[in-house]
Amino acid sequence: MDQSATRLSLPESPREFGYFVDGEMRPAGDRELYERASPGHGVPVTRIPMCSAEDLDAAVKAARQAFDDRRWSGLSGADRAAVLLKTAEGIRARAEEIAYWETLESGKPISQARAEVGGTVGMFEYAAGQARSLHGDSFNNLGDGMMGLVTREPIGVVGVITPWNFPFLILCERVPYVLAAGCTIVAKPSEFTSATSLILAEILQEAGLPDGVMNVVPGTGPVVGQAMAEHAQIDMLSFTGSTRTGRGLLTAAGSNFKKLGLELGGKNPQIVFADADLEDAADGVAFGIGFNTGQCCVSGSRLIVERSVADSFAEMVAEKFKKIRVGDPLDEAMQVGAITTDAQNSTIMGYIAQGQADGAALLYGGEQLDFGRGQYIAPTLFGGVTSDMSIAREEIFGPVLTVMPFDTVDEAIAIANDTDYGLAASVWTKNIDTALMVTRRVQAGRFWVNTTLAGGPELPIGGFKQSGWGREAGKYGVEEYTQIKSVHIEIGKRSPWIE
Ligand code: TXE
Repeated sequence: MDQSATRLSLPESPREFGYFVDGEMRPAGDRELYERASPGHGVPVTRIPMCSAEDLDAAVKAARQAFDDRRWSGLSGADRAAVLLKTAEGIRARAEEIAYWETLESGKPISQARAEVGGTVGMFEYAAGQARSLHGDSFNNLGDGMMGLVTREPIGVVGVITPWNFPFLILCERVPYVLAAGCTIVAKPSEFTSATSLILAEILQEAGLPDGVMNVVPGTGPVVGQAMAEHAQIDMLSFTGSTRTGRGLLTAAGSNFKKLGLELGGKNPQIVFADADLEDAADGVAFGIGFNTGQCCVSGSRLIVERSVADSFAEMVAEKFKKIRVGDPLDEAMQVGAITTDAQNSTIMGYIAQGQADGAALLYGGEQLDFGRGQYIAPTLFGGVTSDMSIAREEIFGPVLTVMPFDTVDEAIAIANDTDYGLAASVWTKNIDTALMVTRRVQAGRFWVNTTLAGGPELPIGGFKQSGWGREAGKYGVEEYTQIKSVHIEIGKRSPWIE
């Protein structure tokens, strides 16, 4: 196949963006512009204003006003659903544009970016249904003189802080659900990948979302992110990023006891039993760590495999690694693109060096791939790993897989749980008893049996242990952005306190 025919071109000059507050895209003005270079090509692709704490304050004021005057929360679920459905149409119409800028800023392959953007359409459609079906509870068993209601009310102004690994997808795993609940939003994308968040704000506006309900304030974590965490007029903060930054937010959010939703790091096990379909398992394991260059909070980065097949299975995985098509993200044939940030590239290479220094055996990869420009790392496999090594314990957030053997089901579960994290896990086996036992006992918010990285709008996401608090997506994701009110209603004549 002539692959040049399916390679998109780079933009002739960087695209300039503003910031989005109170229903309008405001020009960057004299704000500092961050010039983002495509990690796959090393050339500038976007210019994004780095907003100040004052800009954030203006956005929070707009969101506060929009929430307090009930222009959104006061609408019926049906009216909110109509806007969400129109947004889904708007995303469909601009899908190619969103995927293109996502690829340029993040380094992910265009085919993957298209699939992610396509998936977000369903999130808005699903959340539209949730807007209509969101409801509380009633108690008709309190005696003839009393009735009880439990109502759900939107929590208020929600801050959404997102990372650079899935800029559009992660935003859309939150925004439609927050809107379905009736809340208003101030979003801060990662400074490296702001373009598609700003495009989403435009689409929402065109879909009829009232002014002030969605605001996007690009900027750095220490300036805009920190100000969001501390802001007394933000009622809830949904943060996706590193466990270290998430820990810092616990203190900052104390200013007004804002509710925190946290989706943090992971060190996710892939447990493979000898009775599994090993061909499927090897493909799944390679996908689980290769996808998005392992820069996923749910990447399956620890392979825990039954000893009788450990060596042969590691070879099967290495064979799969060899065949992964890594390269130019604008080439439609590529499955894996560039490492998103310079800092992340150094972090991953640092862990690879540390693994070797600690005595682990490099079975495959381990090197930077040279395509003349951009930053790429080969899928990497380590054997001879012990549980005390940093490559076995810390989130690398790159295409680096460690292999550890086990002998019994109990031992597999113990190794899987030997981590501070608890975001996701997979088990590969054809034995239903083994599958269920492992599913029940491994501590993880998301679990996959004979598959990995499956997802969609129906099922919630979030972590156990130090992987976070709360859940996003599904009906649970909408409920997270509500608070509950208990209502007692007296029926008939009151039995008097004063005779
Ligand atoms: O994350 P940060 P970084 C992990 C991964 C990676 C490491 C570092 O291991 O190597 O984190 O990545 C904003 N107050 N994950 O440094 O800093 C920041 O601007 C408020 C896991 O990029 O956590 C960005 O918008 N916000 C992960 C967001 O937080 C602050 C996804 C995430 O950045 C802030 C990404 C502050 N003080 C990285 N400082 C996952 N679980 O998916 C920064 N931010």
